Amino acid sequence: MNNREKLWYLQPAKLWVEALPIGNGRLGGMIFGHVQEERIQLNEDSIWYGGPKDGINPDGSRHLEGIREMLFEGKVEEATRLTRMALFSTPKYYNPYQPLGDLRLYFHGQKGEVEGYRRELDIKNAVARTSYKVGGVTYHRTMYASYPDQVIVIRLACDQPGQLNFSANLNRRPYEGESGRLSADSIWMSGECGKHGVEYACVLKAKAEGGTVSVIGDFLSVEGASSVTLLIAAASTFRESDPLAACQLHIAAPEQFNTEELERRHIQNYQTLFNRVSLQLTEHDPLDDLATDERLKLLQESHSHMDVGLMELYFHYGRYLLIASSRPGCLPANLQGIWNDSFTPPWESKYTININTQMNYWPAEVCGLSECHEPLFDHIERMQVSGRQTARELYGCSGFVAHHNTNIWGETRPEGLFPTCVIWPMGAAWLSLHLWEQFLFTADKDFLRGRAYPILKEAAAFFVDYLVEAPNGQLVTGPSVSPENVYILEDGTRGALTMGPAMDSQIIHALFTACIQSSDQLQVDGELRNQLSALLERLPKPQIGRHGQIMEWLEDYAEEDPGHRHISQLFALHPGTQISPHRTPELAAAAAATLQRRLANGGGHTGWSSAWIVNMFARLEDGEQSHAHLSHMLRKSTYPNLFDAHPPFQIDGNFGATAGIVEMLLQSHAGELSLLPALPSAWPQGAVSGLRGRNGYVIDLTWSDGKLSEAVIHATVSGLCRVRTREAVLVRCGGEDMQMNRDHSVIEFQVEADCKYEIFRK
Ligand code: FUC
Repeated sequence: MNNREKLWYLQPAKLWVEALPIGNGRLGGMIFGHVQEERIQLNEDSIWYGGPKDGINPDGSRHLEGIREMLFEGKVEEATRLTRMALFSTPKYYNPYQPLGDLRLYFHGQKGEVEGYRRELDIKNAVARTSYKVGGVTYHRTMYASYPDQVIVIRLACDQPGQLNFSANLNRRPYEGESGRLSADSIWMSGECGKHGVEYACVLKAKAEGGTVSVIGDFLSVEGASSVTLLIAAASTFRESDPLAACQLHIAAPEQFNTEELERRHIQNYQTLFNRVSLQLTEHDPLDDLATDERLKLLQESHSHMDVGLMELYFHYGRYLLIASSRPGCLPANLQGIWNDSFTPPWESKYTININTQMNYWPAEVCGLSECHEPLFDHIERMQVSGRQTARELYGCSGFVAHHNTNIWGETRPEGLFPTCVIWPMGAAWLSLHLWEQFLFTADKDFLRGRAYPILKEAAAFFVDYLVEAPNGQLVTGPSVSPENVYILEDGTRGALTMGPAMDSQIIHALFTACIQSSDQLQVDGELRNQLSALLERLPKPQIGRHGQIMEWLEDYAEEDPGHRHISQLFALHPGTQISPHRTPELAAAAAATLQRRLANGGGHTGWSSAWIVNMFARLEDGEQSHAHLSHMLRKSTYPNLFDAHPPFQIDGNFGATAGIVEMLLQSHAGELSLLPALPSAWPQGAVSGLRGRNGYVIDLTWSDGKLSEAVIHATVSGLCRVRTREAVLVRCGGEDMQMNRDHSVIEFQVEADCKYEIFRK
């Protein structure tokens, strides 16, 4: 295994952003790797403070029309004042996602100088290890979070008999509940998360070879053991009526497996997902011999130095993090995935759905991780219940709607206190497009019929009722915002609230198009199809403004912050598909001007914003810029454990950049497979396999001297395949060269399901 599938360090973590994350989607651990006193900070995905709330403003519906009129008349300040009182929810904020607690291991008898210390996260196997030698004894710790067995496993061993002595305790400072002895070899803690909040439980059990295990107080005590397996289970009333009983079941189930079997079950399960894709961007690189933090530091301290190997590691890590934080049956990955050590985390560590949660899932389909997308779909279904109520009570509309945040309960009311973000009725629409994307990638019509289309249709139903006619006859959203920017009117008035911001029209365009195409594919709802097609025509289209940019609002207003981190008006470029260099070259040029203007004014300053920029430049086929922003992320927005820095830690950048790397190598959104569309000169040679393209394709690519050498296209659906390449190529199937149609740089040929097509540079 090369060092690009490991994060490794020569000292324990001092800070949380140096600790190493493990997770099985539901249970998370941050491993510090201390020798004497180890800390493993624990999370369970459903431990959120407080219970579900209603909170729709009772005065909203009667003021809605008035607010719209004020905005059409340019009375922005008046509209904003009234909106704050009448539409913002009561109460204002969702409660936070919180830690489960800490496992502390207090080792004794390990006196003297520590030699050969190393800790690592092996992302090929999803196993963390710590090893060191002290007093002539070598100690090993192996830790992982098992999805098949739903426990965190910590295996402690030493190379001489009977040298393991420690005590272990679970706690949740400063919001403790109760704790104590559960049996001769296990302890527990439990508590509750506020009024109407979940109750949780956590159990720790020790199984030792040699030596003794006992319980003293609420500590496990292990003396004179040669090796020990610790199992951690946790649960809450979000899923279980009796969380402690659920923990006991989870702890008991692995009894039937020995240590090796338990680990093998975990690794096999993980690798089914992880091994679907491989990527190599460089051959052996001397930097591979540097510990991860030193390698990162070298990059961060120099201006000219590049580290392609680190990008490769970052890509694999992104896939690792998605598998570790989003598995079927779990809650979706929140702003921090599942890893959070704070009771008052930044932005409550919730789901911000005006970009962040969506970005978390950008790598899911392209990296062959459709299963990891499922928790998001479950959550959208959870949101439908609240979303229908919000649509009805706040807007008097059918369908379902969500605003810029949601929480564990799938709530949808306008949340927060800032006029720049709160009233934005596009959250459900954008999220619903994720189901459409899964259909596009898998071509699974049963999924489209049974799951995706009903959600898309209900998200669209909201806008059928909600859209209003602007004075120019167009159909627009509003009151809404262009997340989270502020415009300036000619008289100097500043506002965020507006009618018909560009992003809204673009999202609705994508949503209606998805519904129209779904109903066509499924041969249902002909009338609705016609209705949506007619509405689609009346939506504002992307417009070019005075700086040559894509306009962010219906009017070409000046922006308060031209370098704003959100680049919402380019949704149509990415993840949307309305703008593309080949189909709409003028708009693509305006999109490039928009990015340049943002960047010239200090844009891309948060991790996730840089990650979005990587993707957008890839869509513009500008590999040099994509690469520059990827480098920028590693330099400016990456912690020693390679977590993305907003700052502070926010996981969306990890996922957005992972997707961006794919977007540089393969695109499939424009009805064609585009091979190496944005290959930077810094990656002259490389190989990737297992990438997914829309319409069920699986693609392997190799390149050298900056040019495609060979591609293998595995078709899972029969039909016409269109492939865009920069170089002239020939296509071979079953050893025979194929006849194909060529149109400039696109070739076209028929494919059959389950056949493989090889493409060679001529
Ligand atoms: C949006 C962004 C912030 C941050 C927050 C969680 O409000 O504008 O930068 O990512 O979500």
